Amino acid sequence: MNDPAHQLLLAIVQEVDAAAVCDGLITAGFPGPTRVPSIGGFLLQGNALLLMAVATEHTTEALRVIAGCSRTRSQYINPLPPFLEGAGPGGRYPMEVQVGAATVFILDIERFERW
Ligand code: 2BA
Repeated sequence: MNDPAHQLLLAIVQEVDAAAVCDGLITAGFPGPTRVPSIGGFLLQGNALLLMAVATEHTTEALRVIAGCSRTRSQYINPLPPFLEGAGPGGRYPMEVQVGAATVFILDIERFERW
């Protein structure tokens, strides 16, 4: 069975939640994650990429903390560029987009070195 000792969590959270997620993880006894400022490719709004290696047995708990400290929000975007506004039915109306609380990728760590 593939059961590595550690996993790498790549968590994308909204910028406004990043501090609360980091605080929550530290309070729960996890290492402070590495926080990389980033921008979502669709909305072009600020988010944060949190990198954190955890013992595999603690991955579920880390996910629980991340989920508990972040939240889903609605954003409204204009689906048409300004010069096309009003060009057709629905063209002038903003579109609601749900931005998830967190998007997390979980990778098995093959090797882990620290000096
Ligand atoms: P954004 O790319 O700015 O996307 C923000 C939200 O816009 C997404 O929320 C989704 O609800 C919507 N969205 C994204 N692409 C869309 C499209 N082509 N058509 C219609 N709606 C679209 P989430 O799915 O919760 O994603 C939040 C952020 O997480 C994303 O910000 C992006 O930075 C990251 N992300 C999400 N899925 C990813 C993936 N598969 N790979 C890498 N990063 C991802």
